[in-house]
Amino acid sequence: MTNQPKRYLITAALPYANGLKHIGHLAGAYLPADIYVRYLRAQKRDVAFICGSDEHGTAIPIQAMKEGTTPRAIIDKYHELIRQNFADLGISFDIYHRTSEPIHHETSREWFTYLNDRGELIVKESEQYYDEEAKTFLADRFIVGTCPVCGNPRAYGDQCENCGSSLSPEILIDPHSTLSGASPVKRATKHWYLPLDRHEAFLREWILGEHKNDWRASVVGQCKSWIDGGLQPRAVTRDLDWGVKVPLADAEGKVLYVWFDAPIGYVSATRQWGLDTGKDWKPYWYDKDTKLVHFIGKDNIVFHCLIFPVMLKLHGNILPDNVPANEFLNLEGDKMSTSRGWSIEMEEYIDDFIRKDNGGSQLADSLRYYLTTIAPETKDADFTWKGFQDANNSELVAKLGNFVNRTFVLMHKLCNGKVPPLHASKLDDTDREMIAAVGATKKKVEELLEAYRFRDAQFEAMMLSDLANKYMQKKEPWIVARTLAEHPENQQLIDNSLHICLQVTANLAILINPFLPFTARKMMHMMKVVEKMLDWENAGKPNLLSVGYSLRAPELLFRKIEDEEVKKQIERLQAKAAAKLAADQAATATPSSGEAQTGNTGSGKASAKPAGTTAGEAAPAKSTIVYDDFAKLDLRVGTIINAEKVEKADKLLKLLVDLGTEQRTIVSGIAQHFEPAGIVGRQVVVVANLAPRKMRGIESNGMILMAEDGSGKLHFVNPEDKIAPGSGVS
Ligand code: B3M
Ligand code: ZN
Repeated sequence: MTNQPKRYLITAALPYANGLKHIGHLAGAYLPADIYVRYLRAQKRDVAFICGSDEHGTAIPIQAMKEGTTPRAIIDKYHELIRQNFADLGISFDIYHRTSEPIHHETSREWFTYLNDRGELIVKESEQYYDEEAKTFLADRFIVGTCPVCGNPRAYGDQCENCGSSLSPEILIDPHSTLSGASPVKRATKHWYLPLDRHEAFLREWILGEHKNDWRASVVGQCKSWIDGGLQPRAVTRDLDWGVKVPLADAEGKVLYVWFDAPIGYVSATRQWGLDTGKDWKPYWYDKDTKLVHFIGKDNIVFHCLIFPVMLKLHGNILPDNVPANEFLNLEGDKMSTSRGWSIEMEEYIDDFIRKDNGGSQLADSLRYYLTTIAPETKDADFTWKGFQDANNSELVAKLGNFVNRTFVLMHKLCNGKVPPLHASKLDDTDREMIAAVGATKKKVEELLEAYRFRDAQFEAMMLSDLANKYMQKKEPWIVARTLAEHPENQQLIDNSLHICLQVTANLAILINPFLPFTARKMMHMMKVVEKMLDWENAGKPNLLSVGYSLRAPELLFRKIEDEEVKKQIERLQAKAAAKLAADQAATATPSSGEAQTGNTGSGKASAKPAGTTAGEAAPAKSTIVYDDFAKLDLRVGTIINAEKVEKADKLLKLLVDLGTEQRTIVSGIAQHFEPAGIVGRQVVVVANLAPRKMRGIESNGMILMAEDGSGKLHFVNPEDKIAPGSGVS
């Protein structure tokens, strides 16, 4: 699309509402989309910015099992958390919808029926894994096994989270059911497929022809390899009871595959937005004069560039004009992963830097800024806490913040707190160059934003503050002020330089607004101007602030990030990853039980959650048991009489526990919480009838009960007063 479209429809991938989302997600889709949308709005273009929770797929019921609750409770909890996280970071969706809403189910069923009635879907019977104990087919994540690519023993039926490979249940080694632990058997079942192979010519022409040059090379490249690899029919239904029911009589127990209904979520959200605002939503999806752009991470390319476009074409909708997919964001040199604990959740950042930092929305901008300076637009990027600190301190604080602050301080000191007049006869080349730089910057930023080059666009906007600092340094109005007694006419030079610095400040507010919206608003407050001033058409103008207008006192735009804070974050990250690893190791040591009984500490359930994100939250409730279940446990008080580290296992301690009538060896995963010497003599509660188990070659005979607090720290559970070892607990 070369001419300016009539309207824009901007989508950002719908996050699964199965857990918190990290800053890699933010950098991948939501932040670039928000920058683009804020720019379009400033250009007064007609735009709808659509997002929401993806609440279907096996990931949701699986998370519910892990947290011991219902799928409904999971989506309600995470939808709200994620929605709020985005709002706190200034991501300005026009709607943040949910795929569990009736309007979405209705829209998705309409699409399925439309395609099916026109013969665009095919039905095939195939053999799929079935769990005879749980009496159900096992979709995607309900099957785990060993990844044939990297050997990860906990790969899912659709994907390995360790190496990122796309898998299918058939190629997993030693597959088993996450429901019962049983080895599944093959059974015949019927499913509906979208025959992508029928649309190869269309996809080839559209992507490799029409969009060869205006889409990112990495996106075109990935599409090409899929197309060249031979397109296959893709199943659009699943045997599952969580999702949008297939609207056919002979499809009992089947739902639409999550990747069929999720992109339709963009459409249903737009419908809802139309209802909420009274706008006609239809042209956004049907009128050729709409520019549709999908912002996503690279793992979603095939769905947004091949499968959904085929659905759009068949359903009579417009196609995306661009899909500027980002590469991945690493963290301190390693792949970001919530499941490995190597991640910074948006929630964690907000909690530490925004909520606890008194109205610290400036630190939302600090994160936005750094993530954009390292935006993974053409290759994977690396987030480091040191890099974050440097970007904040030596760019935001030292350049932009410093320039604006000096301008305001000097204007109050040397120009009575008012915008000074401009004396045309006294302008020199330095002044004229500074004024010209504003217009030139606007043009560059605009071109880069239109081309989805957000990193370079922000760089150019920030360059203007760099130039402005140099300009002020050259003009030195504070030095000129010393000559006033002898040369009162020099006030005109002071006026000129501060007049120009103030107009540059107003322009900077417009130019940084898409990237740093909180800062732009803070600057507006200081300049006492209204939101309208931020209209893009005002950028480049040298007279945004009227002569004689009195401005507020300066406020600091940014605060420094101290070394201590960086150190704390790195330590917390390492501790979180270590806790996850310990929980995982313990969980793999008991492969037959799907639940998180982790080794011999009894603390695994709680530490399997991302520590720190759930501080202060109680461990999830488990289902009700009868008294007989409880009575099976032989709980006894014991006294630790010896404790030593287990070689080559930094989590484990080998304990000798006195149970009155006998002494037991118990291996316990508490080494990171207690020094061996410090716990000798402590009383503990022991599960005395737990089947013996070997850990690191040592036979462990029992388990010690531990309580875990919100920060992941372990505490012994013991009687209030010392009592005889061997006493029963009931
Ligand atoms: N929920 C996958 C993801 O979050 C998926 C995106 C849907 S976009 C329609 O990566
Ligand atoms: Zn793998």
